[in-house]
Amino acid sequence: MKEKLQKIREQAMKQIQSAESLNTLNDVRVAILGKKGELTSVLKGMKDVAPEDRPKVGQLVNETREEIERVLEQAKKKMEALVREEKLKAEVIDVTLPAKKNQAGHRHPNTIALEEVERIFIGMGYEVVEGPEIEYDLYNFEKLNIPDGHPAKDEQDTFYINKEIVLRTQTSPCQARVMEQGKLPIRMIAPGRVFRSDEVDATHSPSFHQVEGLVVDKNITFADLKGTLEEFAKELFGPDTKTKFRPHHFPFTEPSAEVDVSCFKCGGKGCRFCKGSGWIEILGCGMVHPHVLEMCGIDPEQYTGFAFGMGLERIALLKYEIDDMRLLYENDIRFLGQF
Ligand code: 2NM
Repeated sequence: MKEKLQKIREQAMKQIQSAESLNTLNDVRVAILGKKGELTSVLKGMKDVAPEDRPKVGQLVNETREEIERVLEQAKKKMEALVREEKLKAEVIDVTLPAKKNQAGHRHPNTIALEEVERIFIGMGYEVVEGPEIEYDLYNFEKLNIPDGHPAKDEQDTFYINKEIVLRTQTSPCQARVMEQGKLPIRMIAPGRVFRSDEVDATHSPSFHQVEGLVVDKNITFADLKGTLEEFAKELFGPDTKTKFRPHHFPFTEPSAEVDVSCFKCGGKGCRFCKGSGWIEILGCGMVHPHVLEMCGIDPEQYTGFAFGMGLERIALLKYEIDDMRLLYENDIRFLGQF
């Protein structure tokens, strides 16, 4: 028995010495110490050993096992260190190589235009207020002097959630909500997404963005409106920009006007950009209708106000000379990369 153990031990040492991989080492461990291993079978043969010899033989078996385990563990550690070293050698990092260029994105042209508009009005003391995109019909139409049956409320042009709730068609409901809160005076702009049942083409989309403005105070006149929008146009399109107010109609303002700016490409002489007219339409505006003030809880005998609204995409198209609105929504990097 002693000789057999001796033999197993010697054989194990030889095999461990000549092992060239972690796998081989594991095979050696299984072959000797595993369930069906050589040393294990010696232990199983203990029943044939005379009872008085068993403690001694048992001790010998254990010593042999411990010795083999120790050597195996050492060999394994050595092998692992070797593998790690080779891996490090193979994975040389050249720190002198040029770095990968970081492809940082930037703001969308719509956002650039919005932040420009916001900057101008914040500079004039306006607050930026946002409201829900899903609105009550009451705020989107009723309180803005657009009752049931009004042509501006043509159901075809609106996405209804149910009879009382619509996707807002303008951001003015946001202003109706602010007026209702009753904190006066008001100087605010309401930017945001709006929805209309429009066909997609170069200048229309069923979902676009607006910036609407509202001022309510004592003694606000059309002159304040004109001065404000003239200043806005000059800041947005350059100091030589002229403005023209053309009479118009909106249900929530009276009187109302549309505003043109002198073409910033040709200075008003007429070119392809302004289709020969020298003028470009940029927004709608007017004095807040007394009915609107009243329905929003403001006394029209004490207070007056003006309001205006513009399409943000239209401003972006003009400012960056983009000829098709769809480009703003397609997220084509070749387009967006130019801003
Ligand atoms: C426009 C044109 C004219 C407008 C009116 C109001 C409110 F809430 F005061 F009634 N907000 N915005 C308005 C007026 C909007 O967009 C073309």
